[in-house]
Amino acid sequence: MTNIELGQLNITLTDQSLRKIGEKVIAGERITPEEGVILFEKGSLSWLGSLANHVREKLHGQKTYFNRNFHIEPTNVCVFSCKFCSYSRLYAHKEEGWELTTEQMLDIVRKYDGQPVTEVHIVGGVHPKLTLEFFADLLRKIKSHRPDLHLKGFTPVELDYMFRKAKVSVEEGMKYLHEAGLQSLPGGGAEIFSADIREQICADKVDAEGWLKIHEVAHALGMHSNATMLYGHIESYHHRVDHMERLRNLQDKTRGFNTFIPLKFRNKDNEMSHIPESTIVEDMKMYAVARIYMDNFPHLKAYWPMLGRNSAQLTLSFGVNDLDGTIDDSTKIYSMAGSEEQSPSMTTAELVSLIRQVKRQPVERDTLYNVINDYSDSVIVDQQVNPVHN
Ligand code: V47
Ligand code: SF4
Repeated sequence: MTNIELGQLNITLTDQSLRKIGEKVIAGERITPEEGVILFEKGSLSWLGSLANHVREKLHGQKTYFNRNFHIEPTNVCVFSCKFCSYSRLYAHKEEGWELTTEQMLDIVRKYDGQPVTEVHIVGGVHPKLTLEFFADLLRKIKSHRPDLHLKGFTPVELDYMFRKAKVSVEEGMKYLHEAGLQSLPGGGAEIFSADIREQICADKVDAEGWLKIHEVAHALGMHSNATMLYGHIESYHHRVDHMERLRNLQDKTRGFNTFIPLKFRNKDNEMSHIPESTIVEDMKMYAVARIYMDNFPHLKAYWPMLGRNSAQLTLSFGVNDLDGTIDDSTKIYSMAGSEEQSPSMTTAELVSLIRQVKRQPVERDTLYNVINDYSDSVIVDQQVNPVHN
């Protein structure tokens, strides 16, 4: 029996391989892919949680970030047919879907005039009529209406399609959108990088190399981005570790990723509905291993509209230091996939109180993690949060 010190904690371990991993993590050393798989296979939930929490508190102390953002989903019509997707309507049935005009999207932006939102997240299906030029024009118009709004948008799935249709290289296309106002890329479209799994769940969209290349080019332009992983369906622990390894390697090269976001597969109304959803124990393990493995990713995010509020709160003890945003529009991708959050919206006061209930320190950030408001000393009056620091 061996004891290792985990900060204040003294954990008893019988397994030598886990002991070695624990010692490496405490010493700030990188763990190998084989060790990543061992964590999933042998680590107890409490031990993984302690180790992940050690890493989290070393990086961020008690700070737990959120931002004030809103989403624009230009269309749910999509030429692709990912089996896990409950959201898209195939292009062949486009009359069942929606498609917003530029004016309708600008109306959404105008709705937030005078409100302290810092970011708009633009993401949707891949509609063949919505071209590179269409989106560049939209970005320019949003920027000219509200220059302070950070424009985060488009997954490599959308970008790869736009660039190929416009017959431009990734470098040319990314530069063009960046010059039109695009500042960051969200993390979507990554799913599981392994070609075996992609073949079974999302065979026709951009592959791992294409996804990684687009983020690499964005980073070279000085843009930042996030990365997701869709877990809890047909993948093995090896596939999850391979996915995280590829992201960790790219991050070593570019340092352009801000946040890693594990996304729990939800099984309502899609072609993978027969697959049971992961348990809460499996979810917390996923977050903990991600925090331990992704040693060069500054932030780990739990997307609460997908996980539900209670599970999102729990993740804050398993490595997570970011709860995304105070979304208050009708973000549909998760409610349509069976998330508990049927109309995801949360006020700042609610989000602050959710974080405080688990004794963490709520901090409002912008997209690049600059602090907007630190709510550690604030008071909540009638659900209004009055920040002490501005
Ligand atoms: O790539 C689709 C996932 C992603 C399901 O970067 C599903 O800040 C679970 O990437 N069950 C898009 N997940 C959303 C996304 C995202 C969300 C929030 C913040 C950020 C960010 C990025 O949604 C897709 C796919 O992996 N998804 N269907 C489903 N049934
Ligand atoms: Fe289209 Fe994205 Fe749904 Fe795949 S996940 S079908 S690319 S909207």
